[in-house]
Amino acid sequence: MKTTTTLAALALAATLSSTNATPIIDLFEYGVNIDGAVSNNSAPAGVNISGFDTGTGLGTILMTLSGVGAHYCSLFVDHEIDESINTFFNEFGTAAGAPVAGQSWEIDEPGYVFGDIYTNFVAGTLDKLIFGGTMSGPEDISMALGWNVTLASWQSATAYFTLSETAPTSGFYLKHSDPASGGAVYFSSALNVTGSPGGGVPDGGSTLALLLCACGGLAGWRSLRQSFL
Ligand SMILES: [Ca+2]
Ligand SMILES: [Ca+2]
Ligand SMILES: [Ca+2]
Repeated sequence: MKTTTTLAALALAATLSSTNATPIIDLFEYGVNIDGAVSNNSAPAGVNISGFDTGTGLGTILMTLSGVGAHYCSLFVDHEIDESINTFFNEFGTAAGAPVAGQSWEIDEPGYVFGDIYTNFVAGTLDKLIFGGTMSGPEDISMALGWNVTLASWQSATAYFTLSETAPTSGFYLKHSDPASGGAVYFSSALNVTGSPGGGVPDGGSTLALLLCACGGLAGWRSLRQSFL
């Protein structure tokens, strides 16, 4: 019994040492889709990549949406893990948790061979499947997360797309991993919608404001709002 335990410990130690080297994660390409306008490997207006490392593909990208009506935004990422050591096609993708309302996702081969993820990313129709649901890997992995949201005139939305080597502790996320090296990239996203009708003015104030608007126009409304803040 003791011998078995010792062997198990040695085997575990060997496994850990073989995956202990720092994985090399690099970003082959990425794409941004905001309301159907697609940018590849660049940040268009409304997209903040200051917290994102385009070399490793780790960090957070912010996309801001505004204007009344339906909106869509998504991020497509094609990472490679330890490509120089064990290729870019020995990798796996999995999804954890449940997406929330308005959230879409996809894991697939990036489209150079058979995957439809890039086509779906451009069309805004991420299929919420891993390789079409018919295989798990190993393959060349790419991932995408997207949001559909409808905004009122007083609302704006910010989508946060985060890529990390550390697994999120809660919520829905995608995982891209290389079992040979132990490297992994976790992809998660959150959507924050802000704004309220009247900007938080109490009901009585709204009625009064309407009267003032009728008389004094928008300038009067704005000064009234400021007086309540
Ligand atoms: Ca690899
Ligand atoms: Ca697909
Ligand atoms: Ca890849």
